[in-house]
Amino acid sequence: MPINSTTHLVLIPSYNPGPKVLATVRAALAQWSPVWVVVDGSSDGSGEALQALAGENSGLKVIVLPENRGKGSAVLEGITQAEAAGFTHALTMDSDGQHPADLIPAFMAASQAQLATMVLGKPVFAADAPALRVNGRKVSNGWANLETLWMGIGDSLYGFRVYPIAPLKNIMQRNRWMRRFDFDPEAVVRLCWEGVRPVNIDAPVRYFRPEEGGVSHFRYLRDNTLLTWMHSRLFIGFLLRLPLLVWRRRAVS
Ligand SMILES: Nc1nc2c(ncn2[C@@H]2O[C@H](COP(=O)(O)OP(=O)(O)O)[C@@H](O)[C@H]2O)c(=O)[nH]1
Ligand SMILES: [Mg+2]
Repeated sequence: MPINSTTHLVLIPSYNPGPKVLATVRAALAQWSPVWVVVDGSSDGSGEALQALAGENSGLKVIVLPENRGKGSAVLEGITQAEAAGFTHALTMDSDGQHPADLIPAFMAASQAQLATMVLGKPVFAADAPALRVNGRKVSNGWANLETLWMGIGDSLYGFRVYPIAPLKNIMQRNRWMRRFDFDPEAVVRLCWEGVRPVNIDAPVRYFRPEEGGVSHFRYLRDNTLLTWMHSRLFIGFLLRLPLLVWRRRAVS
């Protein structure tokens, strides 16, 4: 039986996710209730299939956005509605089967034990993970750790996380970026700056080949350009906050 919660929900942003979406959402529903999926202008029929699943399962809610706005925008829509419904924390996960639904209870328990923290998945890659993606994230992680003075971000990009909703929503309302693939790293860095401490938990991540149902919307040039611009503006924010960060860093070490 899934664990029910009135404070913590599972939030799944989804855009043309491919054939694994229903199994992914079912796997989340087997662990937790409620699960909300934000269908972000998908044109592959997954929105209709998910709405049919919601008709059979009261733990599932499907929010449909008419046009594609990006992962960060979809998360912001989800947490805004979740906060209005009384939720305080959201576990985000991908809709394409790459993230370990069986770890939802452990991540939620870690969040419930320390409500002021963010619980970050630390990816454990299988041998067949694409080297370009595995190595690419080392660059983003290096920048994120510098920008936070090594306050403990285990991984800047992995989207399997529990966020405290109020500070995340506040940060997103003040920043016009963080709406697409720049969401995950910018969210952890800015939450760190606001004093939200990271808790890292190992979590396997899977990469499926296209013939296995793997779908990725990450475009190497477009999205690495977006991430480079993101780290440029975060680096400026880091320089402006340096005295505060040094003071805070000394207080915790
Ligand atoms: N809401 C929303 N989600 C997206 C968008 N692009 C990707 N996603 C979701 O974000 C997650 C990660 O995207 P994906 O394309 O799998 O990237 P990758 O896993 O890094 O290769 C998946 O759950 C996608 O459905 C988007 O434009 N809008
Ligand atoms: Mg993916």
